[in-house]
Amino acid sequence: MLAASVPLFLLVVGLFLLLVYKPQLGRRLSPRTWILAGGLGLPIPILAALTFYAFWQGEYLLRGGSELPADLVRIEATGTRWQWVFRYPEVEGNPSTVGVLHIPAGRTIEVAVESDDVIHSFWVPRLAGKIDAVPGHTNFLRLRADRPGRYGGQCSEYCGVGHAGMDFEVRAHAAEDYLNALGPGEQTP
Ligand SMILES: [Cu+2]
Repeated sequence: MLAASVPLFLLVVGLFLLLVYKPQLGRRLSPRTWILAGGLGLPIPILAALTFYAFWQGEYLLRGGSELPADLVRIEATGTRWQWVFRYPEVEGNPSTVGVLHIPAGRTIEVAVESDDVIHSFWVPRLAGKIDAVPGHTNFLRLRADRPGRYGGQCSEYCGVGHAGMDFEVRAHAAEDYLNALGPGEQTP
């Protein structure tokens, strides 16, 4: 998006400056031509292409519709007042962690978000948008961390006096470290 928008921005600023310093150039084209070419002809194909690209790139974040990504990892996140509990049904022994979500980097994670009491909201700003945690209903959110690292998360739906402290951390591990992080003795109490 940035690579596509920077040249466009420079083109527009360049045209603007050109016409400020050489106004006679602009008069060669009629106002109607300026509007049709600059207002419709230029932006419509570019915006259409960028929109298509954005949908195509973002598709792995959507559940259903498209093919299941081959690398999908399923994890459950349950909000309770006032902490997040994460379960890993695909990992042997069904481990669970509190306050820390372990994920393998470079893979698409599908988080099944639920609540045990009131409505919370699962939010890791650097990895994905927000999704509500609703009692009795499961919402799904996909996210992916391209590199190992730590990413802050926060409940973003006011849920009582402990809301501000209802934060968590996503730890993205290199593939070979992911299962170790969930091994016995490594779990957050
Ligand atoms: Cu909450």
